[in-house]
Amino acid sequence: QISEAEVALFSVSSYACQRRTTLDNHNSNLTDALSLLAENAELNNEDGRGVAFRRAAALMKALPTQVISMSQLRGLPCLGEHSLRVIKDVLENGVSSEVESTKQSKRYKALKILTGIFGVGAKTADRWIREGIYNLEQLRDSGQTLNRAQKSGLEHYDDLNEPVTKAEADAIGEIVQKAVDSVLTGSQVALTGGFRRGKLTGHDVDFLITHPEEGKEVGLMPKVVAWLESQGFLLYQKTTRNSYLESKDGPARPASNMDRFERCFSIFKLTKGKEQESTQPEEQNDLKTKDVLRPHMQADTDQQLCELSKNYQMEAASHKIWRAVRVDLVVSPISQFAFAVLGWTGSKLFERELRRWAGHEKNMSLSSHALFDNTQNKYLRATSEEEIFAYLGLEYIPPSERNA
Ligand code: 8DG
Ligand code: MN
Ligand code: MN
Repeated sequence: QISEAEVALFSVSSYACQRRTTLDNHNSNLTDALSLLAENAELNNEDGRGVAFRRAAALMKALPTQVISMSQLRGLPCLGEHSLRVIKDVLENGVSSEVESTKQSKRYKALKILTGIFGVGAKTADRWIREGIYNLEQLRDSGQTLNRAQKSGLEHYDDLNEPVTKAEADAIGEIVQKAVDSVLTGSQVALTGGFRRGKLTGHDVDFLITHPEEGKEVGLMPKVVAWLESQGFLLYQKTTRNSYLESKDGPARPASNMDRFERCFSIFKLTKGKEQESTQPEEQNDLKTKDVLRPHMQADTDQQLCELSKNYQMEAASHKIWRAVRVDLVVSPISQFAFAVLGWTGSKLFERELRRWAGHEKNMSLSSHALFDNTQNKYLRATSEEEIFAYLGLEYIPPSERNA
């Protein structure tokens, strides 16, 4: 029994961009529960609920010690009635009944499996579920028409659902640097996304490319992509060109948080192990049956045959010398680089909170391209992230502390 006096009360700022959120989380039991409900809400296109759970989870991530009693949470921002109920459930019973029933629900499982396919969002998954498709086998059998991204996503499903390691991210970084050097000398590549925040794994690798001379970066992406393609590094790519300058509503107020940089969603073919440096991953690609099926493997019965086939598949998988990895490439002019780095470093909630802070507290509009002061009616130029935080009246938070 703990008396209230013994329980320290936390004091936490209400915007995630005012807080330092490192990767060491003292309340993962609570944040896992809240994040799952956030994810479920997002998968069901309930964005408001999703954000509310994300904010609650982010707040719990920022607490300096483990929460053991509800009384410690008094006066904290971001915790709505629903989130408090979930937290109480976890503190008292070890698990939240709502989380457990969500995890086990047929719909949640199907949404996870189907949106695990690159190119499949919540809306598509929902439509398929309404047509009785709950898993990959049913999808394949259904004869649904898939677009190019989805076909690729299905083909590389297992690889793309396997977390990317920092070592793999670095190996891809070297390839991207080589590509960029080959097509335009002096170009720079910056690792952004979760890996820049110090995460050890990620669902993809994010890069921002620029050139110190304004304008030189125009048309860079197609050249980089062509080089990567010629070297056999791409399993899939879709490039979208820059639409920033030609957009009708002007640069000040982007319609959404989607930016308008020249960008490329891709799937890389990353050679494993020391072959990583090879510029010709094509060569060692095909695995011959004889390399895997050893002479001592002889099947006499059906059961043995089945065993043998299983061994074969496992060995084939372990011998596979390349794997598919999702990579995002973005090209930014140097004049927007600081905003682009800030916008692409994340976390997603940290970005959302920065924009909310700018709008609600400072009457400014922040995007990955620029910061506009609506009071002074002018753009605020910046060449570093530090300057942008200063304009926003925020203490500088380094990438490793943006893990909200
Ligand atoms: P992970 O891949 O390790 O799972 O996490 P992450 O790196 O934090 O997530 P991400 O989905 O790769 O997103 C990285 C950052 O890029 C994040 O801050 C959100 C941002 N981002 C997109 N798409 C877009 C976009 O279209 N415009 C802008 N400005 N930012 C975007 O993912
Ligand atoms: Mn990422
Ligand atoms: Mn990404």
